[in-house]
Amino acid sequence: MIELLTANTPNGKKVSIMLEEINFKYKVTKININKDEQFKPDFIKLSPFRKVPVIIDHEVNVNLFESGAILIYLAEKSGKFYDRDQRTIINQWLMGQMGYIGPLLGQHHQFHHYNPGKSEFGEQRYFKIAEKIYKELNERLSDSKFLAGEDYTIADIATFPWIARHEWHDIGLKKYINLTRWYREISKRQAVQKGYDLLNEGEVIPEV
Ligand SMILES: N[C@@H](CCC(=O)N[C@@H](CS)C(=O)NCC(=O)O)C(=O)O
Repeated sequence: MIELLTANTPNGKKVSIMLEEINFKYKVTKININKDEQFKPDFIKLSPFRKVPVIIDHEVNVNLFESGAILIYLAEKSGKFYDRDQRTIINQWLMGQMGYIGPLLGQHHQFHHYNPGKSEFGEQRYFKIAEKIYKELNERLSDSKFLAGEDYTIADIATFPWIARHEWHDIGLKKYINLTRWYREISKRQAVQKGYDLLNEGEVIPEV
């Protein structure tokens, strides 16, 4: 059994979506990052950077932090969404999500969604970067069905929950037709819908 310790955030949803996709038994232990539960000593032992998500694979006593590393672990364990012959290209798109898309859209959330009016510079800077990310993903998806090629992989699973925040981004996802096509296709997957509703509260994927 896998225990997923997380808050209901895009990085947490990556992992719950993956667990649903591979049909592993899991339970969610909620970490309330608004109440600083990520700084509790027991949690820091599992997550030295004091971040969610973390998993504990109780079957083999493995703890893991960093959502990209968790996705790779679950993909290798299940043999799914990480085709051995495609790994070089899957890694490229996965690392792009981890090092660029996630952190910079995260900054856009901070300035545009949570703290509007606090910094014009920050708002403009991250709005432009978010727009650029949409454009770049749209370009990629104009000649590729999924991010890493013909198959749905952990690179798509990592990226999807970030684009699912499109209403916060205010970029206008609909204008990006290839990204919209990709988003709609992934939104239809039952495992994605279930994993998106991480806390079992009936949360639905925002439509475009
Ligand atoms: N690179 C990390 C980022 C994790 C991350 O930023 N988690 C956020 C929530 S999405 C968090 O724990 N924030 C609480 C804090 O920074 O104190 C991953 O992908 O797992």
